Amino acid sequence: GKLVIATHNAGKLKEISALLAPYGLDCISAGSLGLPEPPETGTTFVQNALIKARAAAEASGLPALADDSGLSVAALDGRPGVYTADWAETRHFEGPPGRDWYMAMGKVEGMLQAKGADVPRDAWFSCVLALAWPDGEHAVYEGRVDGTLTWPPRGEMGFGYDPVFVPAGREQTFAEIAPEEKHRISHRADAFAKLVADQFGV
Ligand code: ITT
Repeated sequence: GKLVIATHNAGKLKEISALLAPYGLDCISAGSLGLPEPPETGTTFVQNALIKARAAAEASGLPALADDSGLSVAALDGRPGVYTADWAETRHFEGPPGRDWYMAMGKVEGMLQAKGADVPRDAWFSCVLALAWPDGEHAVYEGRVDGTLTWPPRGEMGFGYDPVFVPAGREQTFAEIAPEEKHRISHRADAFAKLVADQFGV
């Protein structure tokens, strides 16, 4: 069947398409349908993922999948968290890390360094996937990956904060790890495994 991917973030769209590839769905991006971006007025990943999925399902008349995600830093009491995208100058980053994302990553690093030289560098990515159907039914799945922040940024793959995030037990950043490997261990992969088990029974 058809599924609208309710994101305007090219990096996410690429990852969600790859993760959904085995399930034979006809994926349509919100951008290609010209769907508007609803304001993300929620204060949790779950609320914002549902806002985006419901808006896309209502506007398109098709089932829709949305992803709300972000980076949380332990020493910053979990910030930026749901406000991760807002901390960047540019929300829709494509391709290798550019100046705007470098500045956003630097903002997080600057706040961390302001806590002192030996501050713990623990961080985690969260991902909430929300499915919504035109009849109002919905489901949410939460994923997480723990790691540490490194500086300066390293690697050209992935998107967003990948160049500064080293997943637990690794030495490379997410931007230095091949996409297939990131898709095995990421917050998005964790949420996807739960979605697939629930929706496709595998
Ligand atoms: P949509 O709402 O259109 O999906 P967005 O970029 O605004 O796109 P969010 O509000 O969920 O999405 O913001 C999540 C931000 O968290 C995203 O812009 C990235 O900066 C970061 N992020 C999420 N997943 C990430 C990942 O796998 N790698 C690196 N950064 C990630």
